[in-house]
Amino acid sequence: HTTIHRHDYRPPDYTVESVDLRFELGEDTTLVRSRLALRAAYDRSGGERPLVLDGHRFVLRSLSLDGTPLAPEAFQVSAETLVVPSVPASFTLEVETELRPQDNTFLEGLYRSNGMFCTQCEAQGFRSITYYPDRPDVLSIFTVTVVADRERYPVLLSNGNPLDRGELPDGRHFITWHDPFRKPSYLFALVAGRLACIEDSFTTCSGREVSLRLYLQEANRNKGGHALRSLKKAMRWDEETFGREYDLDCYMIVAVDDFNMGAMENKGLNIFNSCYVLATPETATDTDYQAIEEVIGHEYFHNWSGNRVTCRDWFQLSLKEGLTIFRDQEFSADMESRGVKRIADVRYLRTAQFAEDGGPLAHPVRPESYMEINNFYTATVYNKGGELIRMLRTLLGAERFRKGMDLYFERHDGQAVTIEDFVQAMADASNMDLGQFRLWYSQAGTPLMEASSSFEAADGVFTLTVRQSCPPTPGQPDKQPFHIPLVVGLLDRAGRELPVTLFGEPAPGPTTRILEVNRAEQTFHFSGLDSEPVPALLRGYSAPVKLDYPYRPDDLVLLMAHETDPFCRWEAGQQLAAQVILSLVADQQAGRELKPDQAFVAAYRAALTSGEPDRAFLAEALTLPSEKYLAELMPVIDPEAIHIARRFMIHTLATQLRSDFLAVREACRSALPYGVDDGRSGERRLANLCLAYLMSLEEQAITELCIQQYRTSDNMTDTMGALGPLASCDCPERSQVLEDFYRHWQGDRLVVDKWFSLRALSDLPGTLDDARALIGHPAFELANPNRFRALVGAFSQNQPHFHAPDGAGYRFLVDQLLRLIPLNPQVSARLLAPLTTWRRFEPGRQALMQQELRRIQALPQLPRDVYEVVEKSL
Ligand code: B3K
Ligand code: ZN
Repeated sequence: HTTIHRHDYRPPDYTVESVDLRFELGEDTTLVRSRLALRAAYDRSGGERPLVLDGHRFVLRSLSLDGTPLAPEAFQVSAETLVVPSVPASFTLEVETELRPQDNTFLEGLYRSNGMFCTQCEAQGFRSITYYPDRPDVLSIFTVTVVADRERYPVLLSNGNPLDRGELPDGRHFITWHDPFRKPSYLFALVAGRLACIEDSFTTCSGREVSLRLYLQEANRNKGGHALRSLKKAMRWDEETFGREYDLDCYMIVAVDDFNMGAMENKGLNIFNSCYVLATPETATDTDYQAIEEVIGHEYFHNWSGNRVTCRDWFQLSLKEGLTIFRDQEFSADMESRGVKRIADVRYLRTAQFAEDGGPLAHPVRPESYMEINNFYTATVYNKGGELIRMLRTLLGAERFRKGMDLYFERHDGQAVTIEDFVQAMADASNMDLGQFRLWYSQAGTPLMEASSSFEAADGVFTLTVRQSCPPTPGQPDKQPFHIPLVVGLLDRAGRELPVTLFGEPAPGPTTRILEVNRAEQTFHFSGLDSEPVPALLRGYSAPVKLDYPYRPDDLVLLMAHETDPFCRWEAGQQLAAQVILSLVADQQAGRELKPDQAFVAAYRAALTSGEPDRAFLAEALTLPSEKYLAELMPVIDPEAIHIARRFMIHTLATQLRSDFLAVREACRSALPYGVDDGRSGERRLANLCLAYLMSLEEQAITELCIQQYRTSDNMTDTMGALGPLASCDCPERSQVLEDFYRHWQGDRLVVDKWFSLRALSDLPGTLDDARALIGHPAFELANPNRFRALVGAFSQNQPHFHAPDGAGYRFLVDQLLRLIPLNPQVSARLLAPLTTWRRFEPGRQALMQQELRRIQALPQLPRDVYEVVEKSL
């Protein structure tokens, strides 16, 4: 397996002026005829260059150039390419290939899912359909004819607009689609099947009417409404926020059950994992509804940030993904509660992305090399990439940032460009020097900011000193200082916001301000202060860093109660909780008895009974830091001790605040029937959180309350709110209820996925045995990524069970991966991630985790995806 380096980029020798594809879809074989109009893009006076096209996993049936079949000696076929050594400056190449989509378990290229044909071409799936320069900087005009049996496949779709349709002999029919926008092959899509369609329409800001069509299985016809409504919201939002209008006459979304990731932004024809489309109140939780809105938005926003302006090469992936993540985060923030959304995004970044940065696969937002590009669709490229865009907006200010976006789209519409092009547009629009900022794209690792302060009472000056450093990552031992926007505020002891006046500036300054940190160490002086303030640091989580400031517990309590920025207010509570839990972890490790921390219980009670009107925020604030985040904070992770300490905290709070939890839960419950947009999702979340705490008491009366909620619930949010705690409850009712749930929902794939996950995530001692048994359950499907993730993926997130000291959890994961690798290398490689962090554990677990990685390494003919992850992590 070879490594591809960013510095080896060369523009393509041949470009494709236009491409005509004809698919004859069959039950046994599928024929693809491709006609490419090719043109040399280099200066031929310096000598002729061969035509090299990518292609594999199909049978080549015929090949002709300008209408004449190519003689066998006029071309060479290797495992991955077709080479024609001598070609004219401009010519037509016709290629016929034969595929078997029904055998394609990789779910990449053209494959079958549930009786329908569909495609997934990003990043390099198109090359398993036909020979092509399968790289994002070759843009072409596609015309696609799909031929299939009329009965079985009444719906035939591809990108763009329908051009022609008709009947053919033998019960077949065809449709021809034409996409007027130049696009790279990774945005090509095709769908054929017996599908229901729900329709709507959207009138763009310039008055054009766009037809919106959502295709799904007939049985799911009633489950697409939310996705369609979300699409319309996203279209309006992008017009209002970024001035971006949709450009084709129709926008199509297709839901498929077998899908490697979440969804795909193919031009005019998005293909979605059905879990990000289908929802009814009975089958989807509030969180599912939000996730659908977000992913629908994400793929829609790609139409500009990704499709109209695309990537020059795959090293630039964050150009579209980081930018689009930022756009979908802002969309969701505008649709929901901004503070709560920010907190959720930070939570994800600090677990998933920080873990990447701290492990053997750490890479910069713009990687320098890869073996398999599919391994780089990571939290670093996506979510840290999104944070970089957010920092740019903070540094430039909203107005100049928008000017930069406009300039970027105007300059590069229709082009395949680089991250450098994007940053340059931002620099040009703002007249700012972003030279140092660019390091965020090239240096990996999570920067550490260590802050300290002092107060000079005599002259009323508060001094903040900030030191930044960044730990070494693979291939990058030393780092230069980053350009970091540090947004700060100051509070007095009564919790009032103070003006933030930099020494020497006229008073009073604003109550929040952006400090630009760009050296290894820097000092800021704030004047005009009567007494020592409490600093609110990194408001809005203004940079993806670890911040270390020696807050005293009472500072944190003050921030929890009074800080104006939701992130900082929440973070204060998280820090306090983390301090307490980590000291319990130390007690547990030293064999000392665990004792409740009464000061923490008091602070928690104050929050619980505060009457905070944003119930979703309150639920966030009352949720203890996750086991994964606590693990991030430890030099050597002890999953067992973390689990025990955190459970002890939960039990302590439930015991001491039993009546408060009951009262808050009661106050949050409503007698009204559930409504998707009823504005009560925060209440439901808080009520279910209270129930989860109470269930830790293992009291019969509470268990009955929980079962009562399960029985009477009219929506999946409350059903799961009851089932989650029940799944971890060692009570006789548990198995009955889980059985009942399965029986009731066995016909609904997505709900059955939830059922598998519930069991795999249980706290109970027998969870691993249960997971093993579930592998043999008739509903378990190895080849369906959602199902595999629901059971095996969820289990690997179950910290105490996955990290069982005897290695049985690791062994279970690898046993299952050994079966999945030949079927689906891409999904397998992703699910390996939990094992790659072995260096973070004590020697015993390190050895066991490495041993399991070696079992995979020993497989003959390891696919590239898996090979890269295993080799880099061992
Ligand atoms: N661009 C796709 C991801 C493709 C992943 C290929 N392994 C979905 C998205 O980010 O919108
Ligand atoms: Zn994306």
